[in-house]
Amino acid sequence: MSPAPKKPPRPGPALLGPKAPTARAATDRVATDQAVTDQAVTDQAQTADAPSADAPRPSPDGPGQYKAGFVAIIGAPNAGKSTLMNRYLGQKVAIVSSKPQTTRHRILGVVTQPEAQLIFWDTPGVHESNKTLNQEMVSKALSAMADSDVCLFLVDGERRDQAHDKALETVKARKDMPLIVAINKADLIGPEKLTQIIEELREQTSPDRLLAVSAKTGRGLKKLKKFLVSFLPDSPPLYDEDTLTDQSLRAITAEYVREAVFELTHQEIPYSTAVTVDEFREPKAGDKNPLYRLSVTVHVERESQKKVMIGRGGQMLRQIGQKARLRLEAFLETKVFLSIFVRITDHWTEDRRTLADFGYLDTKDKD
Ligand SMILES: Nc1nc2c(ncn2[C@@H]2O[C@H](COP(=O)(O)OP(=O)(O)OP(=O)(O)O)[C@@H](O)[C@H]2O)c(=O)[nH]1
Ligand SMILES: [Mg+2]
Repeated sequence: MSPAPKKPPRPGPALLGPKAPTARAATDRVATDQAVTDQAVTDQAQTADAPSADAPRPSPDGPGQYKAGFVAIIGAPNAGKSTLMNRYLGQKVAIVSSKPQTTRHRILGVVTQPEAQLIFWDTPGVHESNKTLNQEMVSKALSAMADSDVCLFLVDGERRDQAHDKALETVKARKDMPLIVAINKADLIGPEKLTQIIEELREQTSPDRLLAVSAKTGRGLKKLKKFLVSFLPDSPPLYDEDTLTDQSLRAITAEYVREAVFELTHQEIPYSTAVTVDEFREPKAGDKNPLYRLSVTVHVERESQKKVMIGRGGQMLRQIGQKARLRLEAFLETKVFLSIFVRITDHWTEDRRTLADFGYLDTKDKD
């Protein structure tokens, strides 16, 4: 899974797919992904305030007519970055959990509108850690910021801890880039506290724009999008209008399983878990009862973790499998048969070669 270049040209067929004209987008995508396995998932971006399927196509008639560019969503772990991007995309492309450090990659999400194309980078939360995996995660957030036109600093209005301070430091150190600060989880915060946080952040960051939002309820999100568009450069669209993300269905499968692990296991276990896909078999064209046959391995670091992951009589693994399968079926709009194996892969969070094998490092870093 290689990160997209800073300003990719309008991508070629690898990122393209047939336009998905209806809500049956996911099943239409099957054909797309068969043709370009391990390439991008494409879809019509569908959000509450996104253009409808018959909205006018973007008309990139030269400078001043259309805006397109990259927005890095930066913040502490658990601030709501993935929730926000998913909401704008209208699809769960990035997994979400109530535990911090859920996102491990930079994930591209493309929202195409008649007047602008916003290309979001959802990023891992900025935090301090001496673990190799975590350092790689933070460096992905930094590289996404360096590759973007606008920095969106998403603040957890409910909780500002050490990681928040680190994220604050990071966005303040950005170079030549507009800064928009959005205080998230406004649905949980009373007006007085919100005013206080707003004043504090205005003082600390001197932002180009600042507002309160809720990625969960949608509050402030139209306004935030308008702010973001106003800071994008004049440019024709950089991705085909049907492109939704750079994540493959394979990658999304692994992530959905990891999401279930994050939800159902505790303490160090989610942080010692990686998921790889062993088999990804799509339904054949014309199948009467289309079915995805998927097989994944859940890697843990120790025998004790393996025991918990499997659970008494295999109960935990069954729950994980069921949660992930139901969500995958909803995403793919097709039945899924999912097998999960658990394996001990010693110290994978520290071993650079294994991290690279799992896709957490660029391959050039492998040795
Ligand atoms: N009440 C409320 N909860 C929210 C809001 N936005 C996100 N959440 C919750 O906050 C938790 C973290 O959300 P994520 O989207 O995973 O946060 P993240 O910033 O991507 O986290 P990392 O990937 O760990 O960096 C989840 O339980 C979300 O449901 C919001 O606006 N209001
Ligand atoms: Mg996230």
